Amino acid sequence: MSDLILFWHRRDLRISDNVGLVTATRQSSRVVGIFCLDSNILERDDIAPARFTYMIGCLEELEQNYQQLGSQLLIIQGEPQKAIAQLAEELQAKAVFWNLDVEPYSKKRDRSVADALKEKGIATKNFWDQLLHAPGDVLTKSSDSPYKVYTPFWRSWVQQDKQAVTEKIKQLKGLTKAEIETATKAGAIALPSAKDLGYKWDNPLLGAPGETAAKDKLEEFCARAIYCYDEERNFPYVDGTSQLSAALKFGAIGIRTVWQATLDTLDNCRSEEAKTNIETWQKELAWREFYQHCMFFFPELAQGSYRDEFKDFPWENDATKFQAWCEGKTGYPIVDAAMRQLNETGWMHNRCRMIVASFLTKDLIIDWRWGEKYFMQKLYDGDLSANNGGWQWSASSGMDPKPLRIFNPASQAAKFDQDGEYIRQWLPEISSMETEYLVTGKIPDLERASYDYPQPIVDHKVQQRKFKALYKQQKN
Ligand code: FAD
Ligand code: FO1
Repeated sequence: MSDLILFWHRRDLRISDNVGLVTATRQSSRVVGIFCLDSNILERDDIAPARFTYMIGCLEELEQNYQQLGSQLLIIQGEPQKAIAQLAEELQAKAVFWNLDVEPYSKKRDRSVADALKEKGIATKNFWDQLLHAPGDVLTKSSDSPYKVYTPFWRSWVQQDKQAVTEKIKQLKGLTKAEIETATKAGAIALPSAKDLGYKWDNPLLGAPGETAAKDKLEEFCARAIYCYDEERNFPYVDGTSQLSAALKFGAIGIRTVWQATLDTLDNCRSEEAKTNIETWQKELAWREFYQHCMFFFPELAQGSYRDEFKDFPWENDATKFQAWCEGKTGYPIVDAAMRQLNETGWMHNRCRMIVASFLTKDLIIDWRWGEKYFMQKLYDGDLSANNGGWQWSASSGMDPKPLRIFNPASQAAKFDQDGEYIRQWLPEISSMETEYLVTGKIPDLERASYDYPQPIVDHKVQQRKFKALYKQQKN
């Protein structure tokens, strides 16, 4: 009987603090990693080049880390159920292990891979790794059902015991030369570049890919910004958040490592104020888990609006206005600055994600799913659960109990970019305008013309009234 276990990586692109991988190493000293460039995913039209480039970068480091431990990461491509079953059969692997995910596609894919392996007599084992608490572990006390509202979810989630960081893997045994040849015949290839696969991203990535860079980012954040996170996270011109979202999306860092860092930071801090700041950041980690639990239990969220009144909402869906929003040419400086940040860096500050999402849905009266898709086409941290959660929250179409939430771009800018610093950074062509014009968006016509800055494509007040009327009509 072979002692070889294949460990299939998907969004856990790291060696350390990896539940499934460490369990595989406890059961056999011969563990080899695999990653399948999945043709079903690569055919999609919502993969951001920045995100794909980040993912390939993580795989490059993962490959090196396997080599340093004495093993290999095999890259294959195609339909996972065919490619993985063929590779496992040819290598006579005794089992394939992997960590589970909450997305509808993931569940379906994993079932078909498990079936294909079972047919060949190869065992499979699965684990929950990407969450501190697996779906089903945080349920309402009254009816043992999943939470649909964040605050009670948080209260229950934070009280539960959390797993410790997994032990370090020191050494592995990999494939022999002959087995590597067999793997190549069975489809293993050299890791292609993102560009080779058609994803061109020439701008720098906001955070370097891979587990070393993710650990450094976490360390840096916990040494500095976490202590004033509660206040500073709201100002898009301040570097006040962790920027760990892509690392968390692709599992370049383990969630237990992240949680432990918050506990260590809490241990080190003396003031109650600092503790509140750290807890606010922990609450963001819980939002991430909340949306993943929601996606797991209510996969219909991925299809469209959760609330009935938004299921056949009469969106205006004006393609020209949508284009102006995408390009950052709406004539509303805070909205345009944010969209330029997204287009140029693949990331957008959370405050601005809320502003532009409210603007698209409530001011332009465009279906939130258009925005959701555009975000996935651009975000380097694009993640189905968090993105869908954020969009449904902003559109008021989701589980959130608050009936309507409409952001006024000018008031948001006045509160969170009072000196127009963020706007100036991302809209250099109007950076010499008076701050008041930038923040209020009330720019005299002559001024707009001389800076060649577009007229507002809609009137916020008019659109707000229109949206409320449409909503009322749907509710009745
Ligand atoms: P930090 O403020 O440092 O937060 C730490 C981590 O907590 C983040 O890295 C992220 O993993 C998680 N987190 C924080 N806020 C949220 C939240 N509201 N929902 C879920 N998780 C959260 N986040 C994504 O990771 N991917 C997305 O595709 C995504 N799309 C969004 C779309 C909209 C319309 C909105 C309003 C929010 C979206 N978010 C998304 C949530 C949030 O904006 C980002 O997680 C955050 O800006 C990432 O920056 P950070 O890593 O510095 O976050
Ligand atoms: N996972 C894979 O196993 N193979 C891929 O080729 C792949 C590409 C990819 C591109 C963008 C992105 O955001 C994620 C990607 N992932 C890929 C990870 C993916 O999130 C997980 O496989 C999920 O489990 C899918 O439901």
